[in-house]
Parts: sequence; C-alpha cells; structure tokens
Amino acid sequence: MRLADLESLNESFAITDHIMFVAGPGGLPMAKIRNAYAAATVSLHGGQALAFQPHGHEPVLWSSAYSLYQPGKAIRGGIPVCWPWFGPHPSDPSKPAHGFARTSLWSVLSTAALADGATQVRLRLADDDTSLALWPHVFELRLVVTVGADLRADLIARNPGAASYTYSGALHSYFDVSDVTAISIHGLEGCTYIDKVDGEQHKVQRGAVTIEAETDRIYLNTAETCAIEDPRLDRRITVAKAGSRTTVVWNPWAEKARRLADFGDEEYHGMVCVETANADGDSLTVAPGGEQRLMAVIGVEPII
Ligand code: TA6
Repeated sequence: MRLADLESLNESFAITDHIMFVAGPGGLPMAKIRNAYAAATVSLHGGQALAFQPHGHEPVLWSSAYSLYQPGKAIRGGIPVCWPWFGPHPSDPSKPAHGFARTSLWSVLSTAALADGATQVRLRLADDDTSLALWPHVFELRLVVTVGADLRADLIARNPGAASYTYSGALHSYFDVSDVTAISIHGLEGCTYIDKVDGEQHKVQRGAVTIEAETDRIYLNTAETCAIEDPRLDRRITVAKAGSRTTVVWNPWAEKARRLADFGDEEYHGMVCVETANADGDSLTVAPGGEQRLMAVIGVEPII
C-alpha cells in the first residue's frame, strides 16, 4: 500500500494508545492494536486477525513463518475468513478454496476506543467484478474485531440485493500451542464428526480430542465452546461462538505440511486449528435486506 494511503488511513482512523495502520510484511496494510489488555494485528488484506497476545501471555494466534504476504494469496495463520464457501468450491475446482474473502483487500469502516478500554476495528468487503465473476451475488461483508482481554470477531453477511443467496464459511482460527501432541481439545465430547482423513466417515467423538496424526474433522450440530488445554504452557485457550453449528479441527501433520508451500515442514508441531464454521450442511441463506452473523470469542486462562 502506498505511503499516502497509509497516511490517509491514520488521519481517519488512528487512535492514540489503541490503533494505527502500518505497512506489514509484503507492504500489506495492517492495523496494529495495543491497549491496556493486549496487542493484536489485523490485516486489511483478507480482513484477517493475524495476531492476538494478551499482556503477560504467550501469543494466542499462530502464523506460519512461511506465509506469502502477497495480493491474491491467503495468509497462513491468524483467523482467515473463509467465505462464501468453505473448503473446495462445491462444483468448480478452478475456483479458490475457501472462497475469495481471504484474498481480497478490505476497507476500514471505523475504529473505536470502547468504554471498557477495548479497541474495535470494523472492516468491509463488498461485491466487485472479481467477486461477481466467481460468485454471482451482490453482498456486503463486515468484520468487527474487538480486542480486549478476549479477542472477538463478528463476521456479518448482508444482502443488499433483490434475491437471496446461500453461503458457507468459517472463521478459520489458527492457535499457537506448545506441542500439538501435548494438548487436548474439550467441548466436542459425544459429537458426531466427518473424518476427512478417513473416507469422510461419520464418527462419534469419545472424550477430548487429541492429535497424533493428520487431523481434519468437521464436528456437526454443536454450538459448544471449545477449550484447548495446553499443560506445557499452563493455559487453556477458549473458543466460544454464535451463529455456527459446525466446528472444524485441523492439523496437517508432516506429509501435508511438506506439500504446502506456505507451511514450514516442522511447523505442524506448534499449531492447531479450531474453526468456528458454517460448513457441510450448516450453510446459511440471507434474504434480500437481511443479514447473518458468525461470531467467535477467543480467550486465554490458566489451567487450575
Ligand atoms: O481446516 C480445514 C481445511 O478445509 C483443511 O481441509 C485444509 O485444507 C485447511 O482447511 C487449510 O486450507 P487452505 O486452503 O488454507 O490450505
């Protein structure tokens, strides 16, 4: 982004002791947030929270050291916005996986220093020739990121058009863990899930989720808060949600990590995705003039 554009962003939206806009890796425009509670980074490329670190804690969100910070490429880490489809396009494999929102440049609607000391930034993405060529619907997407002791992300899908549209998607959150084989994920006990690394079989989760191999599961019919327990960091990362009936757990493990250009061969040891999704049968329809909201609230607490 040109310096003049950054200067304009800061003139309009910077708030002392809360938020300012900088050129991040690859020159991509980013909001740097720092307040009494935490530090965070939100990329305008992709509308993507990239970092969240409450003061006194280790980083909560994970990003790959091999991310490609380039227009048209998704950033590997943070909370990618998968929209208006989750995973491969339902019928056209030539279209980008997880939709186009995470590779588009979002604009800033507003910033605010909230009464409780949190910082809020509101981003917007709307249809253009590029999106219409991929998905023939007018839309307005808003992402509201609120940074306090927790990180809250609200993804609001609006329909300014005259016909309904149906979408799937996710807040595809990447979390930083000490060692993926040392953690356990709670909140999904007893849930049915689609095991995408075992023939899309439907299985039932017995006990907490633990990870010892490539893991790619869509948990169905769950609105539960998940907790990633990480004894080696003496912390529990909580992921609460609203507007979502599916939760996705993913770790690529060694072989898939090696195949991904923007994922270090050994990075899979230190991350796990717990995604707040509208995936599989959890697609949503927005009537003309209507909206749907997907929300995730990410917190961190000691394990006591
Ligand atoms: O997290 C679920 C998933 O759909 C996995 O199947 C894997 O493809 C992952 O998303 C990452 O997708 P990406 O397109 O970002 O490489």
